[in-house]
Amino acid sequence: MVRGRNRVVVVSNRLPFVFHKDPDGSWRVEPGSGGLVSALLPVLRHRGGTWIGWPGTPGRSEELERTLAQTSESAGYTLQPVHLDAEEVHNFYHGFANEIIWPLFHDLQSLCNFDPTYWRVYCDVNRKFAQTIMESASNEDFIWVHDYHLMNVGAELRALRCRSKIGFFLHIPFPPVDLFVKLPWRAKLIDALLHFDLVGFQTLRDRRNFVQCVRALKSEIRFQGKGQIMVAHVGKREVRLGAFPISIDFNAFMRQAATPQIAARAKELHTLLPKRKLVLGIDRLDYTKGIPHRLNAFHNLFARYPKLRERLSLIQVVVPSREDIPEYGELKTTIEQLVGRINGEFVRPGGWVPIWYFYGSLTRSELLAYYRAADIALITPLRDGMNLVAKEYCASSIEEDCVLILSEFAGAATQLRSGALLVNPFDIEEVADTLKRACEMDIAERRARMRRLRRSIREYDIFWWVDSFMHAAFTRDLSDFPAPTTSIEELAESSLPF
Ligand code: GDG
Repeated sequence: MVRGRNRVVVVSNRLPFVFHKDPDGSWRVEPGSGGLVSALLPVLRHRGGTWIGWPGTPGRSEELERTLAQTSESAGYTLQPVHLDAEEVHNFYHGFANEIIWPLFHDLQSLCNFDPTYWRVYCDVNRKFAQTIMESASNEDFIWVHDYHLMNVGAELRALRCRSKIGFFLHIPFPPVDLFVKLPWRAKLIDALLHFDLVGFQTLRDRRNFVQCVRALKSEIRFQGKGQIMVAHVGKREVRLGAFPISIDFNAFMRQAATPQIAARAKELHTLLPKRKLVLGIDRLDYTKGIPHRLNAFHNLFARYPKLRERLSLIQVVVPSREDIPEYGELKTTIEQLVGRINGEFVRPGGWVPIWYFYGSLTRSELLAYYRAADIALITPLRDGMNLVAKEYCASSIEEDCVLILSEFAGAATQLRSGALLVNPFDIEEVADTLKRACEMDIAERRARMRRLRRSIREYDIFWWVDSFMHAAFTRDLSDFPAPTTSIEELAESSLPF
């Protein structure tokens, strides 16, 4: 198969490591976090190749270059930096990416700040990425561009006469046409995306939204097919459009969660919080993750069902993210005030505390221990591209007796609907009632549901995701694309209506 011979060049906004400068001038390197890094690290570790991205710190220096070279060597693949100055970071990353695309694509148009300078710098920075790619990649390489920060890179690469195959994967949702058309640069962005050879989305719903936007803004473009891959005819070129639900390294999670150290730490958590069910929420600090709604649902649960007090506690981990953006600081304050209010209302002095709140990053072992200890995962984003935490939780639930409560508006809901309890995160009474149902669910139903979840995530793991994306990029004849299996057909046919 062709894909085996091609070197992969992964391109994303950030490199998969964070570089900090200590006061003594030396550089400290930490592994990056977030969904994209979790998904792609196993891929480059297995295949080798190059990862191009911003090192996460403005400016450049010889020491940083040296640290990058050392990190590349130990990582087993090449790290190629794209250096950005402070103004570029402000306008491109904080501005266009996080004040326009992130809220708009998560259905939160009222939070958008459509500043024209943001767009101009976004174009400049995307050109800079394309120039670095041209310096590092050969025509035989497969260039795989990731996410909403880099939607113009395909067009910029073509302008530089790049002849490689270029794929793009959008990790966040693609919005419905009536939201997308609010974007002042809507036609330019659609044009840019149609310069890739393959554009991948998390779900069929996202692809459907994209196709509707193309139809609305570029009526001359014709489409063919409607299965997992469809084709847009753009002049003489063909652009493939597919849905590829991203996943995790299921076996790695399962193996690590099964180690005696993780089991012991999970047991310790239960000893610290005895005689109650543990409900777990883990999210990056972000207004799309629905943390205040979730806390309100917890309040509603204890107010309406007093008998459940002392029978369960929520462990809410909030991982710092985009801390320098004012809205994120305000969100943190809102969450902390809510936790204080709920605990203040229901706490039993010297005994039960309803919500255990932790603001900070967990090590991988701690994360796994929390996954293993939790009887119920409560994952209720208001909108989410996929949500890997949901899949990681199931993979780590080795006893198969836990319950996943999942938002209908997470991309993962389509795939996991037959095992998870789906909720509307805006409906706090429904979330509270579903928590009660999860608490009271008998072991046979819990096992049956968790087995279905684990089977699906094991079958469609991160390696399936990479293979199906690469295959969609390289196969000559689309009829050669694997016939949908039952579960994939399920993914295709059972898309939720929203
Ligand atoms: C974007 C899309 C899509 C979290 N806290 C810690 C930690 N994590 C890891 C989790 C998981 C990842 O970060 C979070 O992934 P999500 O998918 O839940 O969310 P986003 O970061 O918003 O990711 C999302 C994803 O891209 C992939 O396409 O699913 O919809 O928004 O892997 O394990 N890891 C460690 N400590 C923590 O405290 N070690």
